Amino acid sequence: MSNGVNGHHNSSEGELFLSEAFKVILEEAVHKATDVKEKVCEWKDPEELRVLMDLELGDHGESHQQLLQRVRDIARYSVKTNHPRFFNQLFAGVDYHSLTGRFLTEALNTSQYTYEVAPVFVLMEDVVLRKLRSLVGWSEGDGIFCPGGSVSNMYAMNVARYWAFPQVKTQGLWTVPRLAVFTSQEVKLKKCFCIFGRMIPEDLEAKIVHAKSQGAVPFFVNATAGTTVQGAFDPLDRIADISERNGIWMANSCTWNPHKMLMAGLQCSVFLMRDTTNLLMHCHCANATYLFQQDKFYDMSLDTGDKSIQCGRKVDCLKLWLMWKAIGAQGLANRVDIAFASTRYFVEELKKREGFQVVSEPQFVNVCFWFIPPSLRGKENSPDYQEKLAKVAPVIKERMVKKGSMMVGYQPLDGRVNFFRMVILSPQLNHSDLDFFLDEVERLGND
Ligand code: ABU
Repeated sequence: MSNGVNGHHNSSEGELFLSEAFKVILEEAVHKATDVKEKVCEWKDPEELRVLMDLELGDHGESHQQLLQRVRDIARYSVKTNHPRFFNQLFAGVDYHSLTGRFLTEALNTSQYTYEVAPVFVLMEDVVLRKLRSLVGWSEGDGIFCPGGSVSNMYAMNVARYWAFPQVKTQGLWTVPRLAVFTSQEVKLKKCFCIFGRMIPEDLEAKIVHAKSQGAVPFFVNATAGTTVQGAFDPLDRIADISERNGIWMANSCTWNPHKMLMAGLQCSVFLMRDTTNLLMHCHCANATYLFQQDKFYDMSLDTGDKSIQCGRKVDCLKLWLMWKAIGAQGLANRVDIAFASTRYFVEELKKREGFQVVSEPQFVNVCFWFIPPSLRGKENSPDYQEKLAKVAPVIKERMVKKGSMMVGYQPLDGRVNFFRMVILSPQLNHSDLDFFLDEVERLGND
């Protein structure tokens, strides 16, 4: 494609590039990326990758063929998170309908703030949020798609603070007393308490009393259903009762990431609320006159963008909506059941093997385990055992990434030295993928 000095090219050249690039994308980033015979990743040191990719930007455009090669290279050196042997994060696998929704979202390139520029998506977001709320158990309420779980959690804290102290929006933080929030330890906020990622309700009550005695105002409790590393569940009902008794925000809202277990594709995260008083809008609205004119010709309550802390906001509902249309709620439920069944199989197989030791009994689809290499077996009482064990997971990880055979995460936690966190999400996994994983850990970890 010839890009002239004014940077324009005609649309037929553009469409030709798009259709050829699309073929490359389908081949390299979808077909090969999901093929178990292909590598999960093609590791290169950063210096080498910089040279290989020729990333620097120049003054002149490149040719059609050069650009197609760039598309191919980007796919080649990127991690194939859709691959059946990618277990590194809390997302994995590919849903083809969702992927179609992601492509369509990009092609339509709109912002989810007003009905006038996103009519279909404004209505669609409302439907999807309503459906998700109903699964949480709320027949009415509010919500918004957010850029990731952490931002959804920030929404929760911000709305909770506004709910407790509405003057914070107009008069600022200095009009608010010292505040206290509570969460489980794995979530890494202060004033928290837990054992193995779980909040202890009796301790929560005591900590609330303590915070009040220190002059702080407890306003927010963050309970977790499936912590990041161990997939641990806080006792939600009991924590909700304590929070309600103390007038603290907890069961008022919920953060949910369908890009994780439901495989909706990144990113697809929702902040759901039970509130029916338009709190989300009141908390965040800035009434930009260039977007939210009050004399529009349609129902202005459809201009939902002012509920957001952003201005421009990507469309994240379509990928979930299209997938839901394709497989229905029953298909989504089956997907979760399959993930649990695969996890049970994996844990059973792991426990049969010498050298594998679970960190704690899995509550969810996260399986945390140590691999004890032959040289360390039976040496648990040696003074340097923990120090040596801590080095095992990083070494195995390096070997697997450089080989490109699979990817899985590891971390230390709560005084325990590095262990692997295997996350089993994708219904596309079969037993042979899980057997391969265990075999490969043994192969890479044998000293
Ligand atoms: N929300 C944190 C996800 C981190 C991970 O994928 O492991």
